[in-house]
Amino acid sequence: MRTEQPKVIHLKDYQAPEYLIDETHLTFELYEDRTLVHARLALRRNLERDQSLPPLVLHGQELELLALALDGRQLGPKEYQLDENQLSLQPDSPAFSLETTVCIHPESNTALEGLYKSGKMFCTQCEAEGFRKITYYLDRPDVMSVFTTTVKADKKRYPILLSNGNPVASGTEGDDRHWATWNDPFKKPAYLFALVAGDLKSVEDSFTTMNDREVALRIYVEPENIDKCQHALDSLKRSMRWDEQVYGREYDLDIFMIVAVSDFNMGAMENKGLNIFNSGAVLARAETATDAAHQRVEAIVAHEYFHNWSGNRVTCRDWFQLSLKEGFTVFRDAGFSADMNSATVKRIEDVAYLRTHQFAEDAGPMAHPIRPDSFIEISNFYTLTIYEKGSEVVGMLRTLLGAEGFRQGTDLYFARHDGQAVTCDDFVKAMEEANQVDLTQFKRWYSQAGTPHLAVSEHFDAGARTYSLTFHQSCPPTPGQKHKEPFVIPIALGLLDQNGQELPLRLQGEQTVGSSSRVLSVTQAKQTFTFAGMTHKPLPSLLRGFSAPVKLEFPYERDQLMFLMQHDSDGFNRWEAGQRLAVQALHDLIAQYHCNETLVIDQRLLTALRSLLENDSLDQAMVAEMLSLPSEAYLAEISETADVEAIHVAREFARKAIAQTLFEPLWQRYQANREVSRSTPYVAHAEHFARRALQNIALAYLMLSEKAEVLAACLEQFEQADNMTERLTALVVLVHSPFEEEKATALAWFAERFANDPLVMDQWFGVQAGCPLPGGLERVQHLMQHPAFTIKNPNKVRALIGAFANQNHVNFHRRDGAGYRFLADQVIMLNALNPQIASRQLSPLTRWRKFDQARQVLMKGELERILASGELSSDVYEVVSKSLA
Ligand code: 0A1
Ligand code: ZN
Repeated sequence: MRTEQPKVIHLKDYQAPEYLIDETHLTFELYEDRTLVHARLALRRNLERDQSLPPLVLHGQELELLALALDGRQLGPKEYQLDENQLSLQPDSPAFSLETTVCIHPESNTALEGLYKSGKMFCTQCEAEGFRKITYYLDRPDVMSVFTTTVKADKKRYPILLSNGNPVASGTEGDDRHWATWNDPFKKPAYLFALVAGDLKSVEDSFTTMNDREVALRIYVEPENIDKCQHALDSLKRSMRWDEQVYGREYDLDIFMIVAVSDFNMGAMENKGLNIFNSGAVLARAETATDAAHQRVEAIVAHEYFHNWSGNRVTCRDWFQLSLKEGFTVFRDAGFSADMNSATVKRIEDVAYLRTHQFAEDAGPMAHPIRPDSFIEISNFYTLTIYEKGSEVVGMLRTLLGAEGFRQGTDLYFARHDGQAVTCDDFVKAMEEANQVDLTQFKRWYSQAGTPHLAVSEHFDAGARTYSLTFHQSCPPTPGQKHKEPFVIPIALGLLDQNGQELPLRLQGEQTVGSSSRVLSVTQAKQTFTFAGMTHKPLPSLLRGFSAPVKLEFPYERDQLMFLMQHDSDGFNRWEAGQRLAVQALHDLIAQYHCNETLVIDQRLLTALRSLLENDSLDQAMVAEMLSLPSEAYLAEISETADVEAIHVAREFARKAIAQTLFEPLWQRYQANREVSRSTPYVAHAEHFARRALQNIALAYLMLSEKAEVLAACLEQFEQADNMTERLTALVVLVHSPFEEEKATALAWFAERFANDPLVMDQWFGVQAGCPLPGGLERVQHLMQHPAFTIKNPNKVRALIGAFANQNHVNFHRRDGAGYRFLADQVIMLNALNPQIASRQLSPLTRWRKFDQARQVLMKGELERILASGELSSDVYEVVSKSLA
């Protein structure tokens, strides 16, 4: 908790460390009421600084110092200084050893940072600055050390004792206790340290690397979850092979372990050789996890595994460089998921997510560049901007350099910086040198925040047979950055003729005709590109594959969008055309609502969707994506001022119109797919995901008809499905329906059937929290009393409070402000228990500028109430104060 004015930390103040730590020897003595941590550090002066011997200042928080020795000599109280956050002492030689013993209390650590208990097991979370809650240390990523760790604990309670690296020795101590020693030969920063002790079971396998080295693979879980590990294990093996094939990266230790824990602040953590996962990001089997959950597990397993190179072997110099490892690793995991599943569908999902949530962050009070200039609390910077926009920036480099040039860049980066802690500039430099290009202007993506706006206009000159596209780029001001310089924006595009054929592209002045899809590099505030040899005015397909994270505006007419939906060879842009058409149709409805007119939907949207549904040759996953209307959150994001009610009414009206008009083809598709589901055992594979996706979106529409035969089908699916994807969809649509009796029965049955599976109960909470029917807040308040709910578990907080505030717009934004008051109360409570979770839950309130005057006053009022509520963690303080600034 904060006791003094929080300090702002600036990138420009970075200084290399005064001392380095070559070796770190740790011994943990785990007990039920305390843990003792003995540390022996081999330190030395960092000669890159100079020859002087300044004081050694170690980080440390919430530690009770029991012993301190310098080169084997115990230090007296006058020989060191202790304050709340550090331990300082004066070394008398340039190389020395320091021994400390501290007492800590994992058993009462509710912040889930440092060493803590999740259920009956001990585990750690050290990124970003949690290691200082374990022992006194130079807890910064540019201090890399070889760790040897011994864990001692009660034999019965904690038969499994794990840490990073390879196991080296183990034994018993007296009758009840035992120990194990692990050594990690790779130098690493303290944030990658991990320890686990518990009564765990494991599934095992092995992997033979490209150089024929045998690696043992193990996933450790609490015994009741042992049947939910296979999907993660398979995903791990696929990730290991993929990273060899696509990036040439081989695994380096003899063993790779994953441990599932129930209480975890984030998705998972890439600790060297010992990844620790939120159980929700690793456990999956057909009966309990949806298709989306299976794909999420596959993606997160891959993400953490890929960090072994992009993050661990090559790490960050300081936390301002976070996107160096996160943006790059998200880009790598997205490439993997695209290769394992449908690449177009993966891209559509990622872009929809980015545009809804990251664009909102970029337009709000917490907006920051992917390499921030300053922060108060680094935990607040594990953001969509660092991760998702960071990945887009890496993706733009690949688009500009081509697949081969990009790979040469990553090879050079890994070879040059293996074992080092480096910067985003080092990454870009490797790309520049491997490709002999100058990326100076491109680097503005690292330093400027905000989503660029790109307005495109066209001009066709029939006489000259030219077609010109003019790009105007601009970027709105963000906190601390009024004026922006032009970005380098890669625009992948194609031009279509009247038959939907791609035209060969040749820019004026070019000799040879290029291919039909190419990348233009927009670098100026206003820039025109002229294509030659155009006998007719073409239709442009712009920003293919979403080649840059920008808001692109082009005056498409609705007929043109329908044409693109059918003919564009770029799958992403076929979807994008459909979304644009839907947004226009929804905007009509919103305007009609505002004028109190009868709502009338543009028939063209319905016609376009009908032809998709009636075309059996299309990829079913694409059809499902194209049938999904833009979300309320996205519609809010693209509005100047979001009118919560109008958006909800318009979208629901459109959904009902689709359901009514397209009832027949939806019903046919639904029945055909459900029939296949009934007769095919569950498989977690792209084709099957596609079939269920279309089946389930069809069911959601069909239920809006309130017809008896649809209700019967929905109940059949709920009761008979052999997998959670079908069962949960049936539950969601029932919960959203007016069939009160069936709804209540289904909810009760589900809760009883899955009472012992916390991850399934999270889904049960989430379904109800997201229900837009009136009374949502009261339902959530009631559910907080449910025995399966606890505010101490982050997954439960996200499932109930998070789902309500982020996904249930009509209820959260109630006019009387009760939704806001509720969220503020929870944040105040969480602030004392778990600051990271508290601060994350705040984000819907930070968006107050998006809403009407009356709501702005209410939302701000709650932020002010939080600020005045007493002693705030630096996490919550930073978000609240920046939101009110
Ligand atoms: N590096 C992890 C994410 C992570 C970050 C912080 C955490 O605790 C505050 C936990 C995990 C990843 O990118 O997967
Ligand atoms: Zn990561």
